[in-house]
Amino acid sequence: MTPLGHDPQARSALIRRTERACDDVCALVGERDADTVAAVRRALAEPLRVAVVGRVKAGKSTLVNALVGRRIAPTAAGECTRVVTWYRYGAPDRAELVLTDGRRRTLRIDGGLPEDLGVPAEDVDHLEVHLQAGALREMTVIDTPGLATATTENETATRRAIVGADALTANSRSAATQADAVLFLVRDAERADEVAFLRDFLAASGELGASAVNAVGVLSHADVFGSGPWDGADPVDLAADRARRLAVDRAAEVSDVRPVAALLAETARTGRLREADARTLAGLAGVEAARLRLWEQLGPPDGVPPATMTRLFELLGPYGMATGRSVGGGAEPLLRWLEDRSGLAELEALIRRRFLLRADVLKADHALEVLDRLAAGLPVPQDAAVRAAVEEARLAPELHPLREVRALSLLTRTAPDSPLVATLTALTEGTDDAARLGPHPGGDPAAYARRLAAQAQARITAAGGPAEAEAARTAARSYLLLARRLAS
Ligand SMILES: Nc1nc2c(ncn2[C@@H]2O[C@H](COP(=O)(O)OP(=O)(O)OP(=O)(O)O)[C@@H](O)[C@H]2O)c(=O)[nH]1
Ligand SMILES: [Mg+2]
Repeated sequence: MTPLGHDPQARSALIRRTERACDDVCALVGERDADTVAAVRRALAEPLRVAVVGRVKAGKSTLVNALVGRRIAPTAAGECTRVVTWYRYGAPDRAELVLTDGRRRTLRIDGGLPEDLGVPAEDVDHLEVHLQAGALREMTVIDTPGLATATTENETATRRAIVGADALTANSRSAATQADAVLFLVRDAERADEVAFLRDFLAASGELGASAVNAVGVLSHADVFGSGPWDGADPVDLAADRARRLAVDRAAEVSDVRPVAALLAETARTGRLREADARTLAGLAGVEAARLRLWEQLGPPDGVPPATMTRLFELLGPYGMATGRSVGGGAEPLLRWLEDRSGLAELEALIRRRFLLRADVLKADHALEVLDRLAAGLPVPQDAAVRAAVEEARLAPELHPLREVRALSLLTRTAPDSPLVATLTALTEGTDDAARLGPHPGGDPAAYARRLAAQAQARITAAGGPAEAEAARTAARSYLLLARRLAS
């Protein structure tokens, strides 16, 4: 059976068709715009760009460290990340500051990035860090300064990186630096400005952006959720409940919400926890909770130096101290416990399903959106010629997966109970044609695909609304294309 979607050949057909659209457009525009198009084309061959955004101290850099598996990004209790930082796969490990005037400056990585960059943040466009970290082979991670920060230029920098310098106006030359997808961190109750920011991002990030296809929500600081770790219900469990409700409430903006305790994930994944830490922690199992919680006022428990208490709290946070001390058995089970409670593996699985398996679709859609936006800034009749080239690409069978993903997202937003949600989910998430087709009664799979196409076709007229009609129309075409491939 011919694999599709995630098969390298089918994958490159989508990318190749999009590259062709870039070439078509390049031939139609002047030199300056040609540079933008060239950057867009280059990005198609690179890993998916995933930006981590959210308010100051939401835990963005801590999450980046956990995802990358290195304690590279500085994290702090005060406002910390000053410049947009790209983490790319590459050897040797190195960091380069890209200044707003285009100059580049090498930075030393000593264990981690320095907190002081040596130049004012406003002179920095972004920082590029190359690391040999497995996760970066598949995605470039972009850490951003917090939103609604004390310093407004940080917020401007974040918006520039995520939505493009003039994202909400036409013709964004710097749009080539945009992210393809976003992890949106929220602490506790979301705030109006966070939602507004997310909408900006979605509005600016293409037709896909009208939906939740390229955004996943993270309810951060799950370990200190609710009334905290010292009494009452387990905060991580409470955060999981809240995340489920947020996912339903915010279905229009994000495709799902996961609770994550990034601090626990960072400690579990970056090799900072030593056997001695686990031993000391286990030794605290019998200490009264109040004594641990108020150790700074009451003094550390007997025999434990203050520096050790500080270190343990830094590594584990209050939840790791209060609950992790009962785990016992040394560093290994403690690390497993931290990993499990952090929720990072579930977030990674979601990133894989929603972003990485669809990486080409997200990249292609993003590229076409940048080309469309470029067209909007061109004079007549050049603009129409560019638009026509883009439209021609969108209608090509190779780019049909874009339409599937968009139809699915529109449907989940407007008619989440429609049976077509399952149909389109299988079509967009299936790793090969067999999975896309679903279980079938045997016999000729191509004939079965044609039957499903006819059924979907019949649904168009019976649809409960425009989203369902578009979903049925899209599925019908998906099955026809599938039948054609299976027959050949
Ligand atoms: N308890 C707990 N603390 C966390 C968690 N994630 C981050 N922190 C702590 O929160 C503080 C802020 O974390 P950062 O990762 O620097 O947050 P940020 O969003 O990058 O902050 P800015 O760069 O300033 O916008 C640090 O002291 C982290 O150790 C978490 O899941 N649980
Ligand atoms: Mg940060």
